[in-house]
Amino acid sequence: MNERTLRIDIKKDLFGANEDAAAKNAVMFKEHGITAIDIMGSVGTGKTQLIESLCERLSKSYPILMIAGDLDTRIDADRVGKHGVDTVQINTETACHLDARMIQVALNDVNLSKYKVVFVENVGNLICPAGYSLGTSKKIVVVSVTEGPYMIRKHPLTIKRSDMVVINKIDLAAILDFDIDALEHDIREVDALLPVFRVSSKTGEGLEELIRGLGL
Ligand SMILES: Nc1nc2c(ncn2[C@@H]2O[C@H](COP(=O)(O)OP(=O)(O)OP(=O)(O)O)[C@@H](O)[C@H]2O)c(=O)[nH]1
Ligand SMILES: [Mg+2]
Repeated sequence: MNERTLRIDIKKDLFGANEDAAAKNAVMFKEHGITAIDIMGSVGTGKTQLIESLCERLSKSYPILMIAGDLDTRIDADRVGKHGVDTVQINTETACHLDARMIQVALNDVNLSKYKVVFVENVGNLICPAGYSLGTSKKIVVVSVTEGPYMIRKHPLTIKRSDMVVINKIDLAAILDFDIDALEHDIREVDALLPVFRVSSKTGEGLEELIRGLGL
């Protein structure tokens, strides 16, 4: 009798397959000379507003594609599309994050040679998106002063897996009596060297520095 027992490490298989797809995406973006940026962050932290404000400032210099990840609707893609930018919406239905394979499928019918910048808005939450590489050049996380003071300490893994933190809505800090220095201190406790930018996607404050930080 031939008896075999297989132990399948679902996590390893799942993440391994995603890493393979992400590596292919990275090659594809590189071959086209594209800077691709995965933008993570909680619901309502200002990811779409940030992309809109960046597109306003960058779309004359760079042809931009935006990939919007959301459970349902194409509200965010339409908001960004109003700035004359091409968009692809991915509706994940039940999935709380994008993965590299979804990006491949989204780009199936896209002529990537038309673009120099790809902004990916990930599904809004501060947990799942950090676990999945998409093959982008950078993975950045947007936090904001409206999320309360503890979001960094409660989500250190997302910070560890990010290449940059954007603290958004600084225009509201005074009115909310929010201590941005304390928030930045929490970020430094997780990663002392991580680039941190303070911006208001609404007023535009800090966006030029952020654009330089993104290498654009
Ligand atoms: N005052 C102020 N409001 C902002 C700023 N950035 C975003 N907002 C507002 O915050 C709300 C949420 O912004 P969105 O850009 O939709 O947030 P999001 O992260 O894309 O949200 P989801 O896609 O639902 O996860 C909107 O009403 C924005 O106008 C900012 O810098 N300052
Ligand atoms: Mg959004």
